Amino acid sequence: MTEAGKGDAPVFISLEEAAALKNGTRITFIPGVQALYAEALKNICFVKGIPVIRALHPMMGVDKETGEDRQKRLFELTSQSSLPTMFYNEERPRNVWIEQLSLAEQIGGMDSPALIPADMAQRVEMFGLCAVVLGEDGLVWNMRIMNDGPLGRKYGYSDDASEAAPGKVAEVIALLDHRLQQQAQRGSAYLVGGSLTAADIYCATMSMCITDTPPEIMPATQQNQGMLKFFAANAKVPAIAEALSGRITEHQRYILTTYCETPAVLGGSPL
Ligand SMILES: N[C@@H](CCC(=O)N[C@@H](CS)C(=O)NCC(=O)O)C(=O)O
Repeated sequence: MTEAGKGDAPVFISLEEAAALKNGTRITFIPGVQALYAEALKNICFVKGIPVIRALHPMMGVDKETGEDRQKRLFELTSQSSLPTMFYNEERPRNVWIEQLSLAEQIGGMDSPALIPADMAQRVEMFGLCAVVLGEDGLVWNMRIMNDGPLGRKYGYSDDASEAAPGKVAEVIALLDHRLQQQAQRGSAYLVGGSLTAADIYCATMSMCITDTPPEIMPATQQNQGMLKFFAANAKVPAIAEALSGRITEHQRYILTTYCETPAVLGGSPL
């Protein structure tokens, strides 16, 4: 892989073009930014061997020239505004991770690993782990409301919720840590069963919001410097630091470097 993806800068088409295409998998991103739900879906598609056409996700806020909501068209197309949205052929757009994962599992390469276990008991474990990391009131949700800002406000920021958030993040971390410990005792490096599942990819990707991730995995860009610093600072929040074990970061690094594209290819302006 080239240094920080500099040699092969990814191409982004417009949202309008992505919506108009009748074939292929189109996913929205913000160039240069590792928005974690988009990053995780990109990693899922990479493991499933799905070629992805990148499209530009419109930013929150109002266009200074026209005064229009920048996400108006996105809302017309998808009835929501969160990142990423995923278009596949002429099917309805998918905006939530659980639907995006199911689609990726269906359209992935024949030889790609199954990321949703066939065994129903394991499936319960896999989706349960994903839900406490990606779902409402989960790890990422609470990480966002640790700070006041437009994104935090969208996810229910209040002084009380914000105060409780690090404890909830730590609870999920401790749960993942305990799980990894139990799995290691059974001889598995994975969160569920004896092989890779979506839970590994989601947890490894989303946990970057509470770790200082090296540039060999997550390169710095002009657009993501602040975010990298914010994520690294989260690792030092006392409740989180206490819960974070070497096992979480070891699992993160193992999964990302073994199965996903590293350094992550973000576009934007690499530093
Ligand atoms: N809809 C997504 C959530 C993705 C998400 O929370 N994205 C954030 C950025 S990481 C976002 O776009 N928030 C702004 C918004 O919802 O408009 C899911 O549940 O899978």
